[in-house]
This record gives sequence, C-alpha cells and structure tokens, in this order.
Amino acid sequence: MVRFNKLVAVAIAGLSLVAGIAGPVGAQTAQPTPGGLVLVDFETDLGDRLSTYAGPASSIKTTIVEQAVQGRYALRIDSVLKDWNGVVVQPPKDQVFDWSSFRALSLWVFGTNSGQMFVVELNDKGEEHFRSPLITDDFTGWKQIVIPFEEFASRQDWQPENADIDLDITWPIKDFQPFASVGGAGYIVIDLIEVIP
Ligand SMILES: [Ca+2]
Ligand SMILES: [Ca+2]
Repeated sequence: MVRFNKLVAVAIAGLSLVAGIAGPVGAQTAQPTPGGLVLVDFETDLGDRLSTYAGPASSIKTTIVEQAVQGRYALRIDSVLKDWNGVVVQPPKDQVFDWSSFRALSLWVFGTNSGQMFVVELNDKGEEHFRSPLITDDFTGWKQIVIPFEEFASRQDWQPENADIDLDITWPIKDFQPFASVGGAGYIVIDLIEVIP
C-alpha cells in the first residue's frame, strides 16, 4: 500500500539555524531529521557521484538551482519519458550505503503538478533492483516524502542478468536513484535526501 508521511513542520531544535538560512518570508524550510543521516543536500558539488541516464526516446537534464528547502541549493530534474531514464547517486569513495540501522528514506520534492510519475530505486549489493511505491507530481510546492524500506519492492519487470534475487534488500546498496521516471514529462526539484530512524 502506498503510504507517504508528511512532515509536520515543527522546528523544535535549531531555531537559530533556521534564522540563518531562512529564505523569503513564507518560504518553507526543512532541517535534517534528528538521528538521521543526510545523504545528499546539494550544498556541495557531487562530481561524478551524480549521473543521469536516458533511453533513446527519452531525455533527462539535471541542474543545481537556488530553489532549496534546506540550505541554498537543490537539484532540478527536467524529464521527458518515452522509454526509460533516471538520476543515479553513488556513495562517496570512502563510504558505503549501509542503511540497515535506519527505517526509511526521506526526500523533499518540489512539485509542479505536472502529473509525471516516478519512483525511488535502490540497487542492492547483489545488483537486485528495488522500487518505491509510485510518486505522482500532483502537488505544488515542497513536500516531504518518506518511504519505509519495507515498502521497496524487488522489480518484477526488469532485473540485470547478473542480479542475485532474494527479494530482500542486501546491504550495503551499490547506488540509488532518487528519481526514476515511470511516466509523463515535466520538472521537479529535490533536496535533502536522508535516511531516517
Ligand atoms: Ca539543499
Ligand atoms: Ca537482495
């Protein structure tokens, strides 16, 4: 069942921090989740840790923009889907993505009500690919999307030939896709990707 939790934006800790990064009056801001681990917040250049792919009939473009819910920068993704495309994030060279002690993956999405649909995809240690429930851009403005790991499902439509498929997320994962389009066209902005307790 699709079940996304919306953050109740209550700034308890770090009120002084909020004041330091606040945008225009009324603009929404987010803070890292207590006890969580920030994976990407786009405040520093990811270099080749961030990449995109697209099938021959599709396109995808990423741009760092000053339209953030946290800090100053976020990632805008412009997508047209006809066959396949996505955005891939790899771990830093000296780290692994072992999130077994966390409960869920969280990201902030700025929707533009384009109707396009996408998923978050995990590529586990055995090359088994998992997909989150469908996310539809049917809203306008920033929204936190929280996906418990148990809601990721092993892909039924496609897996790499060498995938070791046991229907379980085998940690550490090799990389993840904060955006893999499954339909439509338009743009969204994403920011503050974390794993949270
Ligand atoms: Ca940011
Ligand atoms: Ca597995």
